[in-house]
Amino acid sequence: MDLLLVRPPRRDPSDAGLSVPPLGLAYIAAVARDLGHSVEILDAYATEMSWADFDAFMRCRRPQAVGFTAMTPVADVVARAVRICRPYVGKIVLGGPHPTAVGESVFQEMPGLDAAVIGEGEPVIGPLLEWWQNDQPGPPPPGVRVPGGAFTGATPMDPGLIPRPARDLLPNDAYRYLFATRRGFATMISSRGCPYRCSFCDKSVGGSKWRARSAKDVVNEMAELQRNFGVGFINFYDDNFTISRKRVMAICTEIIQRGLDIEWKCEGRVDSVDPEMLTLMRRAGCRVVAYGVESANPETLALLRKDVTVPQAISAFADTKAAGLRSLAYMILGAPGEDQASVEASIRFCRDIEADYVQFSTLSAMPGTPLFSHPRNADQSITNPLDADQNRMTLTDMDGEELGRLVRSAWLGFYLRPRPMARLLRDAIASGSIDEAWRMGRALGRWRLAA
Ligand code: B12
Repeated sequence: MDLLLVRPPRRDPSDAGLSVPPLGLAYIAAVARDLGHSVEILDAYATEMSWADFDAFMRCRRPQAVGFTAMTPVADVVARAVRICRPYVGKIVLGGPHPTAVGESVFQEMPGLDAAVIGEGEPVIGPLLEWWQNDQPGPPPPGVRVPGGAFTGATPMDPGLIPRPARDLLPNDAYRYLFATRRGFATMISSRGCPYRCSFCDKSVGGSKWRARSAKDVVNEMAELQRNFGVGFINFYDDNFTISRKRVMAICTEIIQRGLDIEWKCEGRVDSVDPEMLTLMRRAGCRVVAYGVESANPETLALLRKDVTVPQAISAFADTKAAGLRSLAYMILGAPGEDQASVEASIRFCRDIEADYVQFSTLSAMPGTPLFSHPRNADQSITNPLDADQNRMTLTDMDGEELGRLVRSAWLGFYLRPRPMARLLRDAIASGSIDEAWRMGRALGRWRLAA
């Protein structure tokens, strides 16, 4: 079958969202291609295609099947793309966290869809395309939801057996990461699933069972990225890269033994790092560890069900610095129960622990998360300069305008200082992310003027 996998254009051309590869689509493409289908990926977001050009492209291209991916904050953008494509294509399927979390109601949101894939798509895409090719005999295959039809879930594949993402189909030169330290950027997933219970996290796709690839296989992929795609910096997007100390040590040892000269970033929990591990990570090329600190207020940490403490955050940041690594703190400001003073305490905390980078956000209740049923007090969207393209409701007891002002002043106060600015500029030059730095700078500048 002729399958076109699509990430739609930006909602608004000035959107400063991160331009990182749509790895989910690349995984689906690899599996479908291995099964003999003809597959193409259109990343209209990264290539900054306009909506008019997207329309013209689809009108001319007319594939047999189109597959979209959606997170909830961009579901309306995907719905627009589905409407545009509908007259020109045979079948349309949507996968990703949004359809997985909302289920059947996705067909009301996007009436143009023929099917939705629920959960991980690798074991599902082949049977779905075959079902379509054979004119839909019997019920849909496991993992496929059709409007009004019965549904059975599919069993996820062992992550060690999934083929490499089809990165050769992606516009690799269009991807950048603001905090990268070298040229040539790629993302990787070395494990899936997470056993923790954070109330703001949507685990509908990956599930609670942590499933990891072997250290050898992970390092093989890193080496392939360097050799075949000229990658110098890898961002690991695992939910929790540091969950198994043994595996992190094995990955680092493997990198060091092979003499692989590549830099990388990963996400960790403040309760699962220690000085010895961080030091080995640094020796193995790690430059940045990002932690979900979320808040300096114990009540908020309890609401978020982080199962970490403020002292653990303090010691993880100190150990990270001592190991020669940079730290990134993800923060959530203004959660229910917080007021101006508690927000300011969290902002101050990031300075106190000497985080090298910070991303301040507000709390959104996504479908698929325990917080989704929490009563909403402010139906408003508060953006930040790195995630401008979103349409999500903020959960807070605070006045939305006031919280928005605090979020903006947190970003301005943190980044508009000589050291963070100099570092960002240096890294942007080293990694070729000048455009990203410029977009973020412009967003900060606009806020500054408006303040
Ligand atoms: C990388 C990432 C990002 C990147 C963007 C990624 C991209 N290129 O689009 C950035 C950093 C920009 C980002 C931002 C945000 N993100 Co994010 N992000 C992730 C992360 C960590 C990894 C995504 C990934 O590559 N996964 C690996 C691939 C293999 O999985 P996948 O994409 O889900 O794809 C699989 C299936 O979904 C399915 N599938 C997906 N698409 C398709 C298509 C077809 C046709 C088929 C058949 C199957 C299929 O098959 C794939 C293979 O198994 C996930 C968490 C996670 N572990 O997935 C969160 C996650 C996707 N993000 C999330 C959120 C909430 C956000 C933010 C709102 C957070 C914020 N601070 O503001 C913003 C919103 C940005 C926006 N523009 O609106 C939520 C989404 C929840 C939801 N219901 O939508 C997640 C799930 C985190 C979580 N656990 O809660 N994010």
